[in-house]
This record gives sequence, structure tokens and C-alpha cells, in this order.
Amino acid sequence: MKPAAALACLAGGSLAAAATLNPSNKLGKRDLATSEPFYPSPWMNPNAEGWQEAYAKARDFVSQMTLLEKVNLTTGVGWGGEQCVGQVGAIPRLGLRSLCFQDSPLGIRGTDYNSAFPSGQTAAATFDRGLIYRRGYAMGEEAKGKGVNVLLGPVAGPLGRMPAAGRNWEGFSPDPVLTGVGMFESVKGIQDAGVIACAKHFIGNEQEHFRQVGEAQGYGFDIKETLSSNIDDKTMHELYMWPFADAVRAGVGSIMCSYQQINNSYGCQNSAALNHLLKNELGFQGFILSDWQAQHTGAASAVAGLDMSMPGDTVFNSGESFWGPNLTLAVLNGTVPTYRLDDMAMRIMAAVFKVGQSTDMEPINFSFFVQDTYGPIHASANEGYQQVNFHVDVRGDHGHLIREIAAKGTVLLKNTGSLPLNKPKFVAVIGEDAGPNPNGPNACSDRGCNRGTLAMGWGSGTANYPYLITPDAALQAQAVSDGSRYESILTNYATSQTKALVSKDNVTAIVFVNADSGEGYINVDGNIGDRKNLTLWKDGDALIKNVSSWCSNTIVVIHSVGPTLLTDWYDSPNITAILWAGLPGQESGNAIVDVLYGKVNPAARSPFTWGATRESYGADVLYEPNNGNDAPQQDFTEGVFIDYRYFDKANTPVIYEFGYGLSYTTFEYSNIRVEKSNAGEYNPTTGETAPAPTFGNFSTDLSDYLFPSSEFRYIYQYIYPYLNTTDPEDASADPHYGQTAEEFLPPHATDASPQPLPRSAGKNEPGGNRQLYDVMYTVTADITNTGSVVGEEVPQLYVALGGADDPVVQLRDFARLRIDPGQTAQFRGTLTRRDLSNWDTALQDWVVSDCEKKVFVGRSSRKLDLCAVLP
Ligand SMILES: *[C@@H]1O[C@H](CO)[C@@H](O)[C@H](O)[C@H]1NC(C)=O
Ligand SMILES: *[C@@H]1O[C@H](CO)[C@@H](O)[C@H](O)[C@H]1NC(C)=O
Ligand SMILES: *[C@@H]1O[C@H](CO)[C@@H](O)[C@H](O)[C@H]1NC(C)=O
Ligand SMILES: *[C@@H]1O[C@H](CO)[C@@H](O)[C@H](O)[C@H]1NC(C)=O
Ligand SMILES: *[C@@H]1O[C@H](CO)[C@@H](O)[C@H](O)[C@H]1NC(C)=O
Ligand SMILES: *[C@@H]1O[C@H](CO)[C@@H](O)[C@H](O)[C@H]1NC(C)=O
Ligand SMILES: *[C@@H]1O[C@H](CO)[C@@H](O)[C@H](O)[C@H]1NC(C)=O
Ligand SMILES: *[C@@H]1O[C@H](CO)[C@@H](O)[C@H](O)[C@H]1NC(C)=O
Ligand SMILES: *[C@@H]1O[C@H](CO)[C@@H](O)[C@H](O)[C@H]1NC(C)=O
Ligand SMILES: CC(=O)N[C@H]1CO[C@H](CO)[C@@H](O)[C@@H]1O
Repeated sequence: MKPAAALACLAGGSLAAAATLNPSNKLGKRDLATSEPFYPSPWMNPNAEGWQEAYAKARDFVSQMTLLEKVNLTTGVGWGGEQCVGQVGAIPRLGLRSLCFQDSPLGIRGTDYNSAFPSGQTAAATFDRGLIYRRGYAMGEEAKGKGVNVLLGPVAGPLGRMPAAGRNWEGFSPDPVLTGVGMFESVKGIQDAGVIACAKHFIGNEQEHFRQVGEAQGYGFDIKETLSSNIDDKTMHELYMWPFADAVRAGVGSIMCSYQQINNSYGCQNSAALNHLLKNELGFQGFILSDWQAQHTGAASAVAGLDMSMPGDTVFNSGESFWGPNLTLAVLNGTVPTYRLDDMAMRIMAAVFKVGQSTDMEPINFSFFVQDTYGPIHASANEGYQQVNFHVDVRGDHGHLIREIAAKGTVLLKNTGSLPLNKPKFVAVIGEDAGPNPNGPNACSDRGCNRGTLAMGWGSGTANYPYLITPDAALQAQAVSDGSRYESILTNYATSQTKALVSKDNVTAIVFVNADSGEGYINVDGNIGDRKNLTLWKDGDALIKNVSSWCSNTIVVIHSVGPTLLTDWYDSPNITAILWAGLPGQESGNAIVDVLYGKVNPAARSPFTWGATRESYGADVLYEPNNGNDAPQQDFTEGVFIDYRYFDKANTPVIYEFGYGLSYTTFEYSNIRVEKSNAGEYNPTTGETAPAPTFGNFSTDLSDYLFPSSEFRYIYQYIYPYLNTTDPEDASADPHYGQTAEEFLPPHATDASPQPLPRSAGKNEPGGNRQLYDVMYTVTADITNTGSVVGEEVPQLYVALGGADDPVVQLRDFARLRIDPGQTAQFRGTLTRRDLSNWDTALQDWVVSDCEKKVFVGRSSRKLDLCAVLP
């Protein structure tokens, strides 16, 4: 380590330490992080790679649109106004039906005859790019089959800063590279199927507590503003933005901004985050939509980069909108520049065309708000009674894929020889988590309860099960066909019966346990989204300890939303195997049978660290407001050091490390080779954009913007683009109406002149300067299957960047290789310029430091078999 050089490589930029609380439990104003304004909002680049054709089609379409039609396209019609979880106004004159936005990142939410896929986190555990792509494609096909235009996933925010955070399972992993691969492949898959993907939630959306004021107040927390995630620039680039860059590079059509604040500026009006980071630096060409009720202003959010208001009303069913009539007025009175509205419409239509959709769209054939076949099409207004659900079966043969992902995403954490099972004499299955929810798999709305086997978390990130194969059902079927004896006890609390059963001779006891979490609007057993602890639910740890004290062949299967504390029991000699089966989706039981019986040789890797204690993770959920009634402050003072980077830095022992997972065969690593490519020097991007274009004309006569005619059928609480009256103040109904752009907006907010391109941006390439993705080195290694069965292995390429403020190692590439016994396969990983760079906050660009860099190829973040110094 060369301290002087190392320091020179690192351009400061970390936040000051968290302010200490004063006696009134309120942070002084001077301590609060702030966000620098960035205006004007970048407009689309007609030459952006992968977007040219879409841009041309969008230009033709948008050029024909009236101002009212453009506003209609940008504003949701209100919660429950139409069938989908979100819809924007239609453009009947040009033959465009209302675009449908629908959850979730693991399937289509709130409908039927759809599949329930494994969670993103379980997909990440496969470390298999192809499977993640196929999952995305299959979900895209299902969305398309229901008439969904935009599927609200995948998720890279939360990234997983804190293991207890409620929605980590919807995303992939706290490692930005693994999540980046998850984002890239999911976006490609969903969009190749003809549906717009939505990367969410941008950015810093790392916990559920305090994400929304109303929600927090409902839980008795008296706050006036939402949580602020205070993130320094280096951490933003090297950690949280990284996977979003991959989504943008994959051509993602939409990005959802987040509920919480970033540096005390709301996620959906933070110009530094939306205008600068996303549109300027990453060159994002699609549209930014608000999370549901995450918009807080009209003109201010428009010029800060928001392109679409969801679900359109200020709060659900208020009948009022920050946009709709207010946006019509704001453009007419010059507060929001015309090019900004045009750019919103362009971005939305370009995304539509980019994924191959046309204005000739098939109908939406389900309703999120009505489960019956017939019901109101405008559910909130209870109007338009008709057939709303056509119960179209969109599952195809996705069940096979779901089973494959779930099995290939199951991590074998421990195996002292009891697995794989081979016609065991007597199988005893213990635990509620092996069985069904007695009220049915979809008993709780949005899976807001934890009964029976756990196969997804709760909240909007869910789908209804078409069926749920329980571990009990699948294991019994296997046992019966093997001629095994089989008994199951599907509760954690039949202690005497359990003891009697597992104490018998020749028992293979399989204990199923779980830990659940979800989205903040549902409280399950005192967990308001975020987990209140990292232990197993329903005395799962006690159950495991009990069973293993009575049975010397105890196998543990964990279904969970992230790590749990295994500390008390994992090393018991009676616990002969431990598996993490994640959140497997509808084929849960079949998948665990495949792994336990060796039909699938496990190769999954843990996408997070299993620490010994909760404290050993460092950063944790903020459960109590820390700033009086003002916005709770969460300083990301640990910087890039989350999950394994934190454990490695603190040199803390772990139970199972990131990237860890076993197989039924064994592998040897040898022969690391590093080849330098001729990538050439880095050229920062220079030059400027074209001036902002506008498309079409409009009149400034307010009477042209009134509701069309007396026979217009006004739907209660529906958001329209029209004005009620030609008196703008009355039409707006905003008590503050009349502030001019100059009084109201930050400097440059309406500037349409050419703007300089940032050096780290691509000239025409979404995702950043093209040269950031140049391959600088190729690393190869030989992997030999030294066991007796065919298996898959996940060699992982880590790098040590060498600076004083760099993680000990960071994952950069990986592959999942199938290798026959006795055979050797070559692992080939690449290191791009971005992989070897740090974010230089002064230069505002990526820089490869001159510190010595090492590469490692190994089987986990702590089993780094091979090492080389980069030439
Ligand atoms: C937040 O504040 C930090 C510290 O001043 C700064 O480095 C970072 O760029 C800011 N981020 C945003 C999005 O404003
Ligand atoms: C706006 O959308 C609504 C339906 O959502 C439609 O009834 C209306 O005609 C649209 N207005 C314009 C100007 O296209
Ligand atoms: C369901 O929607 C899809 C996609 O919009 C369409 O192809 C199909 O015809 C619809 N089916 C019914 C029964 O409406
Ligand atoms: C316009 O926005 C304001 C809040 O900024 C809101 O109070 C008002 O109801 C909105 N007007 C309409 C017509 O929705
Ligand atoms: C223009 O309209 C917007 C939206 O209703 C309003 O907030 C703003 O105060 C208006 N400005 C002027 C100068 O009328
Ligand atoms: C942790 O939370 C779960 C779910 O609420 C609960 O079942 C369990 O008892 C809690 N564990 C401890 C040690 O309190
Ligand atoms: C574990 O065993 C003890 C002692 O028999 C009993 O009191 C306790 O309820 C059991 N707990 C579980 C979850 O099995
Ligand atoms: C292991 O199981 C046997 C029963 O088969 C029991 O006697 C022994 O105490 C157990 N050991 C531990 C460490 O729990
Ligand atoms: C506009 O008119 C509709 C229908 O009369 C009414 O329900 C709504 O409250 C009006 N909105 C405003 C902002 O006045
Ligand atoms: C097949 C097998 O493991 N059989 C054993 C069952 O348990 C009895 C009593 O412990 C043993 O004697 C058998 O060998």
C-alpha cells in the first residue's frame, strides 16, 4: 500500500460525520445536507444510440399533438380512474389508447392467470445472466398479454444498504455490479418482449420508515417531511447510481423517482438527481415518472426533470393534480417552457416506439381495482359497469422457468454429507413454512401476512399465485415415489409431537423457517415494511435448536427476504445441511425437491452477507425520527462500505460471506492469466447539445382549453388536461396562482439554449461516456470439476483498486459454468474502464488511479483462490 499515492487517487467527497443530536432531538439547520440546483432539464438527443428510430417516430407523432393532448399524456388520470395501477390520458384523435402502468418486479400484480416469479433477489442468487434475462422476457410476455404498456420493475433502489430494509428482496443485491447485471438483463428481457421496463426507485430509497408523510403519521410518527437520504457524490456514483447506469445502457424506457428526499430535496423534484445525474450524466432518453404520490409540486417538478405524474392526483382520489389543468396553465402562462412539455411527450412516445409498441394497441383486458368479471371500469368513481376482466391466461409454460430459477437460485450454505438425498428411509418435515396458508395462498391482499410457506414478500412488489406448490406437497410426492416414509408437522409449536417424531430412528428431519418483509403501507406483526429484527419469525431459531437437539440429521431450509442470524445454531454437528431458498415463487416445493434430491446440483451464491450479529452490518434502518417534526436525516456516512465491503473493511468474521455457496461436487481453480487490451486513452466528452426543440404550435386563448362540450362525460375525481373556466386563477384553484417563472423557478430553468455535455457522459451513448465501457483487461482462469458429478460453478472476478478509501475487494464480473466431472472449463472475465475507476468529485469524472491494482478469481468474496497484479 502506498499511502501518498493512494490519497492522491481519492478526491475526498465524503459527507461530514452525522451531526450529533441536540437535547431537543432536532438537528440544527446548518447541519442539513443540501442539493445543488441543476437547470435546464436536458432534452432528448435525436442521435442517442438505440433511440434514433424511436425518436423519429416520436417526433412525427408529437408534432401532431395539441397542447392538451401532450398534457394528457404526461398526467395520470387519478387513482382508480381506469383499470391499471396507473394510466395516463388517452389521445383519441390520434388513435392512442391510455397507456397502462402495472406492478410488479416479479409478475403482474392484482390480476389472475398470471405467474408468480421468484423475487429479484432469488434471481440474483443464480448469478446467471441468461436466467435473469429469461425471467425478464417471460414477465414482459405476461405483461404484454394483459395489455400492460409499462411494467414497474426492475428494482435497484433499495440497493440493500441495510439488511432489515423492507423491500430489498424486490431488487437484487447490495453489490452494485450484481445488481447492475440484474438491471441490464431484466430491462433487455422485458423490453425485448415488447413492454417498457421501469427502473426504480431513483434514488436513495433504502428504507420504508418515513418514506411518506401520511404513511408515517398513520403509524403515529409526527413528521412533516419525508426522510432525507444524504449521499455524497462519490458514494452516489460508485455505489447507488451504478446499477441505474446499467439500466440506462440497456435502453430502459422509464425510471421511477422515489418518495424520500435526497439531500433534503424530494426525489421527484431533485434537479441534481433527475436533471443532472440521470439525464445529463447518464444520458437517459426515456421518461421519469413519479412514484405513486411522490410528486409534491407542479412547475417545480416539471423543470426539475419529472416527465409523468403518477397516478396523476395530488393524493389518491383528491380530484386535484399538480399537473393536468395546472400543467396546461403553466405552459400557457410561460412558467413551464414549451420545450419541456414537448420533451416529456417525446420521451414517453419514444419509449413506446422503442420497445416496438405502436399506436395501434390491443385493449387492456384486466382490472387491478376489480376482481370480478364485471364491474366499474372507472373503479374509484364506480362508473362504467362492463366486463373488465377477461381472465386471459398469460402464463405460457413459465412454470418450468420459474422452477428452474428457483432451484438454481437456492444456495447450499452447509452440507456435511446428508445431501443430496437418495431414497431416504424416513423424511420428517417440520415447520409452518413447509405448508400452505390455510386461508389460501392469496388470502392476504398484497401478501400482507406471513402464514404457511413464504414464496414472496408483501406490498406492491407482488403478484397473485396461480397456485403455490408447498414444500410439504412436493416432498411428500417425492417420498411416496421413492417408497420413503413421510410425515410432516406444519406448525412450529407442536413441540411434543415434533420431539417424538424427529427422535425416531433413521429420520431425515427437514425444518422449514422464514423471515418476511415488505412495503411500508402494510404492517405485519409490528414490521412496518422494514423488519424489526434479523431473526427468524415464529420462533424459527428455537424450532431449529429444538429439532437439532433431538435429531442428528437436521436439514434447515430458510425462505427469507435477506439474511437472518444463524449464529446460535449453524455450526451444530446435528445440522447437516442449510439451504437458503430465497423467495422462490409459485414452484417453491418442486424447486426445493430438485435441489435436496440432486436433480439440480446447487451452484447459487448468496447475494448478500450472513453476519453474526445485526450490529456487524454497520448501517441500519432509522426507526425513530431524529429531527423533531422535520425530515428525518439519514447520513450515508459509511460511503461505499455496505454489506461485504463493510465486513471486509472492519475485518469482521462472517457466518457466510457474499458470493458463497456450495455444490454436490468440488472444483479447483488454477492458472490465472491477465491480458491487457488496447483500450487507449480516455477522452472526456466535450461539446454541447443542440438547442431545445419544440414540436407543433398552440393558441394562447384560454377558451381553447375548456372542457370540450356540454355532452362531455366528466368522471368523478378523474384528472383531465382541461380548464374549468377561462379565469386561470379559478381554473387552477391554487391559492398561490400568479407567480411568474422568474419569481418562482430557479435560474436557467427555462433556458432552451445549447448546453455543455458533461465529460463523463456519452456523446450519443446512454449510460455514460462510451470509453467507460472499454475492456481494459481480460482475466481468465481454469476451473476443474474434481468431484464425481456434473455441476455448475460461479467463478467470481474481484478487484482491489488499491486506494486508501477503496474496498478490500469489489466484485466486477462472474460466470456460471457447467462442467462435467474431471473436466476443466475456462472462466473469462473482463474489466472495463469503469470497473477500474473511482469517481473524482473535483473533476466530475471517472479516473483510474495509479495505485497498484490486484485482481482475484475465486468462489466467493472471501475465498479468492487466484490473484494477480494488473500489469
Ligand atoms: C448531496 O450532498 C453531498 C455533500 O455535499 C454532495 O456531495 C452530493 O453531490 C449531493 N447530492 C445531490 C444529489 O444533491
Ligand atoms: C384525455 O384523456 C381522456 C381519457 O383518459 C380522454 O377522454 C380525453 O379525450 C383526452 N383528451 C384529449 C385532449 O385528448
Ligand atoms: C388481452 O390483451 C391482449 C393485449 O392487449 C390482446 O392481444 C388480447 O386480444 C386481449 N384479450 C381479450 C380477451 O381481450
Ligand atoms: C393545482 O395545484 C394546486 C397545488 O399546487 C392544487 O391545490 C390545485 O387543486 C390544483 N388544481 C387542479 C385543478 O387540480
Ligand atoms: C402559471 O400556472 C401555474 C400552474 O397553475 C401556477 O403555479 C403559476 O403561478 C402561474 N403563473 C403565472 C404567472 O400565472
Ligand atoms: C422478530 O420479528 C418476528 C416478526 O415480527 C417475530 O416473530 C420474532 O419473534 C422477533 N424476534 C425477536 C427475537 O423478537
Ligand atoms: C423448544 O423446546 C422447548 C423445550 O421443550 C419448548 O419450551 C419450546 O416451546 C420449544 N420451541 C419451539 C419453537 O419449538
Ligand atoms: C444431536 O442429536 C442427538 C440425538 O440424535 C442428541 O443426543 C445430541 O445431544 C444432539 N447434539 C446436539 C449438539 O444438539
Ligand atoms: C371542475 O369541474 C368539475 C365538474 O364540474 C368539478 O367537479 C371540479 O371540482 C372542478 N374543478 C375545479 C378545480 O374547479
Ligand atoms: C437404513 C438405516 O439407516 N437403517 C438404520 C435404522 O436405524 C436402526 C437403529 O438405529 C439401525 O440399526 C439401522 O441400520
